[in-house]
Amino acid sequence: MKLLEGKKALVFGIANHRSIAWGIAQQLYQHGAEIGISYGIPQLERRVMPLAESIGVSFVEKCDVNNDEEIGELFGMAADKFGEIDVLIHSIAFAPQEELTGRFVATSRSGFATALETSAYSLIALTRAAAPMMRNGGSVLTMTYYGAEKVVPNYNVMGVAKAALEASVRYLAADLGPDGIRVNAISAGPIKTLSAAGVAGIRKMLRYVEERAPLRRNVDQDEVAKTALWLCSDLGSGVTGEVVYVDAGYNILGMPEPPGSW
Ligand code: NAP
Ligand code: 1JT
Repeated sequence: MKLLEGKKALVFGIANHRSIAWGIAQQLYQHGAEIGISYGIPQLERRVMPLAESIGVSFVEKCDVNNDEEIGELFGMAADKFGEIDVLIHSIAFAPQEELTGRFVATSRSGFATALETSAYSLIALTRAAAPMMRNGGSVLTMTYYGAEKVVPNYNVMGVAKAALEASVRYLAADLGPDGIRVNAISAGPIKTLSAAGVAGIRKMLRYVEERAPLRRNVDQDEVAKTALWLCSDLGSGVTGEVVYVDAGYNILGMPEPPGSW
């Protein structure tokens, strides 16, 4: 059974073949959705185009989510191309590299503003632009991380941005629920993507989780995408304002000790 036959989805946040958003785009496509893709910086066109072509996507447009004019133009083009849309995927985050290491107390004013604007406000801006195109209701999905709730070394200001993102999911869900628009987040375990690769210690963190998570392994883009599929399809029709974990169970642990250490 194809879960998204006849549905249209706009996907933000594909940088390359490792991106979580690329896993989601493929999964939505396999379930019958027509996809439009938006990328952030001009240099990415070369990387994103071949991926887009492989799933029959002809709508591939640049949009800096920190620029209201670009958002307006992007959704204008999307309205011309698709008319209505059913699904919005927001898989975007950014913080200056120097903020993702060292003491949190050293977070700069501009690093804080950048991280929160790009990683949290952008969900509100994109949802506001998409909502008028979701005339039959719709589903908005964003990506978060456990560092929103608990202190994770070096995640620093990204944790604060993700906390704002998760709260925004709840406020947007309450605001847009009466229009039949659902808004949810997936909290993914660490995955080696372009963003993650730029972070010192990511390999150590992957090993740490693998040794302790109830499933004794990490998760991959495809597992996140399968949860995205049910949240965005009719299978998720009663779910809104939620943070759903795809993390091999890591978040349920109160005292994560490696097996055999007691
Ligand atoms: P990724 O492939 O590097 O994706 C991040 C995306 O954000 C890139 O496509 C990037 O595009 C985009 N972006 C950043 N600033 C932008 C801007 N101003 N305008 C438009 N796009 C912008 O890494 P990823 O791991 O898949 O990350 C996707 C989401 O998953 C993020 O929200 C991340 O926090 C979340 N997440 C990741 C993990 C993990 O371990 N990988 C775990 C939990 C949650 P440009 O480079 O073009 O700007
Ligand atoms: C960004 C980066 C957002 C890395 C991200 C992210 N969301 C999840 N990750 C992976 C990650 C990163 C750190 C971490 C744990 C997981 C990097 C560029 C900015 C946006 O710390 C323990 C730092």
